[in-house]
Amino acid sequence: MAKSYYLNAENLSSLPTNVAIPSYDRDQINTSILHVGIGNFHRSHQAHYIHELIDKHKELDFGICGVDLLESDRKIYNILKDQDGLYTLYTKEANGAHKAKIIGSIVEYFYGPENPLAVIERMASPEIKIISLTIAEDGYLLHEITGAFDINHPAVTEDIKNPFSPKTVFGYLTQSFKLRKLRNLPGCTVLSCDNIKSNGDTMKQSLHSYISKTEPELLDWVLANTSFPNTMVDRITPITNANDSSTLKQDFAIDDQWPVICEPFSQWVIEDKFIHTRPNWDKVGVQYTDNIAPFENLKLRLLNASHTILGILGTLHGYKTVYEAAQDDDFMQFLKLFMNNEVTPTLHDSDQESIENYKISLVARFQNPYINDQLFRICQESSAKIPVFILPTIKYHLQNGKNLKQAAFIIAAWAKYNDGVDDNDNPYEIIDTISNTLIRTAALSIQNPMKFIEIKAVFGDLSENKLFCSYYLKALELLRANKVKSCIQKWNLT
Ligand code: CS2
Repeated sequence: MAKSYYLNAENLSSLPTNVAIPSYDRDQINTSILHVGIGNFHRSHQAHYIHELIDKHKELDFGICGVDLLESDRKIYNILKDQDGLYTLYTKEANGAHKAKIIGSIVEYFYGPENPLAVIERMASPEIKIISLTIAEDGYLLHEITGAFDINHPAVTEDIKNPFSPKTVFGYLTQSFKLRKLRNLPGCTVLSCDNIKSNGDTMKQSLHSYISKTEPELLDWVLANTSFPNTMVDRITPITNANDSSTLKQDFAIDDQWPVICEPFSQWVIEDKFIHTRPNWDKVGVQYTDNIAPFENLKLRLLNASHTILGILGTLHGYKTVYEAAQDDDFMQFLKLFMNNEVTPTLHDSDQESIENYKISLVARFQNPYINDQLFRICQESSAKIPVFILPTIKYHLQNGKNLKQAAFIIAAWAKYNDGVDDNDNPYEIIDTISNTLIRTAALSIQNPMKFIEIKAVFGDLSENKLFCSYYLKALELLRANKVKSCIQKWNLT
């Protein structure tokens, strides 16, 4: 194998000319963003926007301090340390053009479990103007049934007992805001970048509940000195696999322990609601808006819901990637019926032309043959995703229309998915916070199909709706007796 270079600051200039390296001096960057959750998505999305701002516009004021809080994040923290915060963004276009770019915008990194006080101090420092987050759906600690912040969550109880070595982001933010108040420092913007409905408002409500319970005298300061813009974030970012690392070595001479793979498309829409001056990120394509809802609905109900559909149906059939499922005409026909008849009527805040263009671009994105986006990734935590991605469409039709046939089929298919075996009798793992409930209830639903949609934490009172149940029961009966592909064919025709 040809020579490759271990990725770090020293080796940057040795990389071949087909690799784009930072054109800026990283020592000159000022850190003003602290980001919690340095996973693949943050690295393909926000950290890339900031890199572009520094690289193309020589704006040195938005360096990122990366923070990980979970035990499971130790590996990425160690790698970032080893690689001086550098990593490769490996973008794969559908036409086969692949680009490797070294991203340099993460200039500091902290690991909460190792030194929580250092994280609290850094969060409280006045240079930090934005604390951004990708903590995933379950990081918001919402109660399964009420949907409000779960103040009795075991992680919250722990943080209340040990306020100076917190585990949750709420514990960290609270301590850092206490320090800011005590030291008479300015507040900051908390920027949620997760795929949940009204992510900023949700974060705000959760944090306020936590503070009201733990430090009530801090609440007024937080109300006056922080803001929580809602955002819509988008870039398909699969799990990195070993092949990607070896191709990078071979084609680009980069030895990167954890590169990030992504599609060329990227979108970031942010509500214009910043504590300090609004960052000029629009120079690199960020859109600012006063109304996030149309962007959010379009993305969650079309892109994310379609992902979930391809994930569940594809896994049952034995496909492994979104690309494979998106090559299957029956699956795509199913998806188009869902998008056109069921989701489109719910999107009354968007004009018809942008909806149609968005749907066309989505299909092209799913059909990019080089993005091996794993159905396994998509299906993880479906119990948190389905209520955000699919149930709003169902609820709309329960009130305003009757088009919920495809959506009801998906819920039935999800019941079958939780049997854990595909149509070729190959088992797969169900990764979900409530996997025990899902697996047990799916088994019970063989005798009593209603059992599955009686999981209130996911479906609320959906099981009481006759129209929905009639489609769901028919679909589940069909799915229990036949392979998924033939069920889809039949269902598409009825
Ligand atoms: C996916 C998202 O996790 C999922 O279910 O739909 O991660 C999706 O790839 C991103 O939201 C794309 O922006």
